[in-house]
Amino acid sequence: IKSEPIVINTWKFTEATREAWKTLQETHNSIDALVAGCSKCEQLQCDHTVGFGGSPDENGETTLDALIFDGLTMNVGAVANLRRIKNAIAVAEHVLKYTGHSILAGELATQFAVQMGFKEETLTTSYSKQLHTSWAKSNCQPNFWKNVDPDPKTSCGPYTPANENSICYNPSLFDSENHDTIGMVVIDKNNHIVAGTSTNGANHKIPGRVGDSPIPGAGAYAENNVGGASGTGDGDVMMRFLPSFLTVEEMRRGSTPTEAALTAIKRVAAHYPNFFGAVIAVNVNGEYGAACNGMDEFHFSVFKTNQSDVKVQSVLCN
Ligand code: SD4
Repeated sequence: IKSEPIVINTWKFTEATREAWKTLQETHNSIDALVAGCSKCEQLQCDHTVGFGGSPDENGETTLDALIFDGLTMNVGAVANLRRIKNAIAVAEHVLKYTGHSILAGELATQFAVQMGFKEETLTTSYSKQLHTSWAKSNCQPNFWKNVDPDPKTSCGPYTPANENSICYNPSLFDSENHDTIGMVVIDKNNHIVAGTSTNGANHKIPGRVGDSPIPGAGAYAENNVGGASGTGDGDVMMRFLPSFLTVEEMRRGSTPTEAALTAIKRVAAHYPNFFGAVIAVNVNGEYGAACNGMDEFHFSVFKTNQSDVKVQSVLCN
């Protein structure tokens, strides 16, 4: 099958879309294009939520999650909680191409990256340091803990399971100020569909936390004869519903991309009505759409044949 090439990604990350499209014109290879596009966002630190220098964890460290889902081979490469390596999507590509595994995590994913020739360097910047310092000063809000008691001496961590009532509680911190995984789907002229993600996760996450972005079917999913999808938002909640997988399955059953994405969003919202998140979807014919929840409007970026430049589009949310 010959397809109309397309690049679509979450949010107004237009530099990433352009870079992916440019690479697609040069190589006609959707994996190359997706890696180039997501790498661009990692370098630009898109909204400080992709790449180094954002979303410091409770210890102040930035760690990265990334995924490539190849819809031709149904092969996956992902890294979770990757430390001290900037180009997470390229490490995910190495997992895809040079291993029989799907996901490598944490310190040992870093060792793998170093072995593959990646440079080890700090992901901390003055911006992420300042985010962490002001958070630590602000009464030490335990953003992602629940039903725990603080240390009596510090009135914050280390936390222990509460004996009776929950003492520390904080609602999800995901909102439009703290979003922005790049999720991307690319189709090349040979109908090769690839989906992927790159993110630094969630501000003040508990060290060790892995989000939805590197999880196949959650952060992204693709299958060549159907289409591709990718999600962004409150990953702790969204991953429980594999929304990207569900979106592709709905397209397989005949839904349009918009209907399919909405079905996935509604599935999550049935259990978490206020969750913050969005899904983008493209089918094998190059039709695309998106759906969202917990914000007014969701923006995504599209580049396809006959467009002279990337276009930002939006959908009103569920
Ligand atoms: C995560 N889904 O780690 C990512 C973050 C994100 O909008 O996309 N926020 O949970």
